[in-house]
Amino acid sequence: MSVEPCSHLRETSRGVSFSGAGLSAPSGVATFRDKMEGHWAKHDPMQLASPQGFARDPQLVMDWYAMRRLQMGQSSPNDGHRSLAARSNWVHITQNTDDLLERAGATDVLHLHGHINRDRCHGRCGWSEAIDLTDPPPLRSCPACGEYKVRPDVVWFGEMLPDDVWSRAVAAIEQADTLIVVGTSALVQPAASLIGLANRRGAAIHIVNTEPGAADDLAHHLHVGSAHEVLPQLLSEGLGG
Ligand code: BJW
Repeated sequence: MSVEPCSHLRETSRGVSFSGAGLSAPSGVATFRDKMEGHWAKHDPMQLASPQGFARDPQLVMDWYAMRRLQMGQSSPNDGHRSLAARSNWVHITQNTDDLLERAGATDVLHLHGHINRDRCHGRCGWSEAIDLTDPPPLRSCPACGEYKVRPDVVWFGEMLPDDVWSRAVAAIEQADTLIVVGTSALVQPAASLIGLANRRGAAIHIVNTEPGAADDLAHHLHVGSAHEVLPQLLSEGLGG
């Protein structure tokens, strides 16, 4: 597979990336909606990633997060993360809760769905802490308020995205002249609506994915292939900012 670097990608300083689980898949992190290996092929998303599911069976939810945390603790950034991170003046909007973009050197990363390497009080008393992905904590009560359980600092179905992160993501999209959408099914709202916003604002939209996706009609350029192979070629590492 060969991908021609586009001249506007070499030149732009108003580039934005928007990523999903497929960006981290070549690092060994499972996606959600892969028909065979995705989390939702094996588990009910509303049981594992909703406040109602956590209320029903918090142990089950924390066991699933412990499994994912251990998986992420063993993973490293791939060439897709590195080629995005090399665009030091781009804004990187991600739905991923891992820190692989940061570990690849990216500085301006907006995590729409939170951080799996943090815990917080489910009751939002204000307590939160960084956790060690290689030694995930068990189910516990909040050490500050004692009233609620501790949970991963991520966004579940039916929960609002963090206001400040969402506002910054919208602002970045409104300024962007180029958007690279990589490794997302574009099925989850409101995150996926950013692609439509970029399209309406006139940004050039590139989609990088191994499979067709819900936002393909909005793309000006479709690049079929794995993120860790396509992105380095598309962005021609070392060229431009
Ligand atoms: C590769 C590859 C390789 C593979 N290279 N590519 C409007 C209409 C209908 C519903 C809603 C709506 N607005 C809101 C909703 C409800 C809901 C929603 O969107 N549901 C839809 C599924 C129908 N949204 C919400 O609830 C959101 N909150 C919200 O809207 O608040 C307002 C509100 C409040 C109260 C009531 C109602 C609304 C919150 C969404 C939270 C999502 N949380 C999760 C899990 C938690 C995080 C964690 O634990 O990690 O976030 S779900 C999961 O999906 C995760 C992801 O970030 C997210 C997106 O998935 P992603 O990244 O796209 O992964 P996949 O697996 O879907 O796709 C992988 C892609 O990669 C595929 O395309 C592959 O082909 C590709 N790929 N290998 C390149 N090597």
